[in-house]
Amino acid sequence: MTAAVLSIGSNLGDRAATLQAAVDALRPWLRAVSPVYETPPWGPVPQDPYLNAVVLVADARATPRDWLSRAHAAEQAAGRTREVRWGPRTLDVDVVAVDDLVSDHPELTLPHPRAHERAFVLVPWAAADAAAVLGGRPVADLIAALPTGDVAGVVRTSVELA
Ligand code: A4P
Ligand code: MG
Repeated sequence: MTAAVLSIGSNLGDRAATLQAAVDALRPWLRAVSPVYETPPWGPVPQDPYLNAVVLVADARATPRDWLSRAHAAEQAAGRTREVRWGPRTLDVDVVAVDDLVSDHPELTLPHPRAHERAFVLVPWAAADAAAVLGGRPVADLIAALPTGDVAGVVRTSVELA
C-alpha cells in the first residue's frame, strides 16, 4: 500500500473548475480532499493569488513514480500551461509525501523539499488530516512554527470540491 499526499494549486483561468478537474483525474485513488483556500503567490514571480487544496490518495500497487506520473497526468488533463518556473499556471500538482519515504532524487524528491515551509500546503493538509505528520513532525506543529502572516494569508473559501 502506498498513500500519497498531493498538493493542487491553480492561479490561471477558472481556478475552481481546474482543481475539480484535478480531483476528477485522481478519482480512482481518492481518499480525502481538503477545503479550498485562497493563498497569496509564493516565490519570486509576481502573479495572481492561487486556489490551493490537498488531496489524499492511496493505491495498494502504486510506486512513488506512479504518483508523480499521475500528478503529471492530472496536470495535462487540466490543460496545464506554464512557461516560467514558479510562475502562473492553470494547475500544479506536487507530490508532498508518499508514506514515510525519503528521497533526494531530483525527479522525485520526498518529502517535497519546500512543503514544510508552505502554509498553502500545510494548512489544507491539516484540515484534511488532523493527525498528519511530515518528516517526523506533526503538521500542526509545523504550522505553529510558521510566521503568523503566512498562516493568516491562507483563507478558506466556500469552493467545495466533490
Ligand atoms: N520534482 C521533484 N520532486 C517533486 C515532487 N515531490 N513533486 C520534479 C513534484 N515534482 C517533483 O516541477 C519541476 C520538476 O520537479 C519536475 O520535473 C519533477 O520531476 P514542475 O511542476 O514541472 O515545475 P514547477 O511547478 O514550475 O516547479 P516547482 O519547483 O514544482 O514549483 P513549485 O515549488 O511547485 O511552485 N504559490 C501559491 N500560493 N500556491 C501554489 O500552489 N505554486 C508554485 C509552484 C509557486 N507559487 C505558489 C504555488
Ligand atoms: Mg510543481
